[in-house]
Amino acid sequence: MRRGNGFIGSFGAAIVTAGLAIGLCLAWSADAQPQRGEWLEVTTEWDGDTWHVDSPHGYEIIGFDSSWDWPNFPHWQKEAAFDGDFGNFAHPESGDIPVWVGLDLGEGVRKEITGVRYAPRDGFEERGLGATIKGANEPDLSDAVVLYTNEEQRPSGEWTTFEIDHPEGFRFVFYEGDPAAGTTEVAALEFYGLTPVVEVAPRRHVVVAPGGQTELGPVLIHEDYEADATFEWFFEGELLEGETGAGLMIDDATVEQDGTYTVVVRHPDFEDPVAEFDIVVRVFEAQAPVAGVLGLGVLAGALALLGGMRRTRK
Ligand SMILES: [Ca+2]
Repeated sequence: MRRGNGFIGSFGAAIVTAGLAIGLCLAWSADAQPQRGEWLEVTTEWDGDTWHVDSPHGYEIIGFDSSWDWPNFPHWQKEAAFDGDFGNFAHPESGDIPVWVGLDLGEGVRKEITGVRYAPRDGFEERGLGATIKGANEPDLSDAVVLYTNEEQRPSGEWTTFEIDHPEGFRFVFYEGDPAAGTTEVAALEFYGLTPVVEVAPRRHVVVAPGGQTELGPVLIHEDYEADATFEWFFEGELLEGETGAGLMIDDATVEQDGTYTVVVRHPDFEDPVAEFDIVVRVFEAQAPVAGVLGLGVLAGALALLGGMRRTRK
């Protein structure tokens, strides 16, 4: 299978045409980043009293609960691994060994983890020895598997990149210190990953007039996965036989087609579906648009011409 580092497959032209800013075409300049995958973006900021977490895709930070000598060092919490500051670090209290810090990517999300960037606490670099990167899908992490083991002492104050090649999808990804190294303090951490599904275009809520035509999706697939992805479409939970495309066309819409469509995307590298999206379709005559006076005048004229011919709902 081709393992490129590009982001857009043959649907790229469609994205550009649609003018959608999908926010994935980031131009990485630092060569220390993993060769594959996008940064699973989470940033944090300490305001002197509490941590603020920002993630454009809604990822949540998971990990140890109690920080060392709290509240004397209230900022040494798990969020400190994501603040972009090599000097500030996540440090669990002694009873919480080992430190573990990671991300919950969200219910239903499965990403291949392609790499990690990491930096240990200055002066305590040896405590990162034996630390592992793990992926899991059960909320209690009971099915966690090791994706990478750190067998070298890494420098503080700079990024070290771990490349990961484990083509399986995970909802949870985390760093876990080795108890044999004593408590382990993480100064900086970034996870990188890929999902076969880039986006569902153009929208999740579709309005179409009776007799009209619309396409649901298409589901945009990352070029690394494009050749092998498969699609199933459901209407109100019933499988639509023969609908196996990345998009679903509705021709000559009827009110019977009003409802919730679901597309389930699978890829042979992933045991579970890699994505499942609902698209709600409403079939009815659109309201007159809020337009300028001129537009309303034209509309009124058209309605006058049509007289009693206006189509009514079935
Ligand atoms: Ca930090």
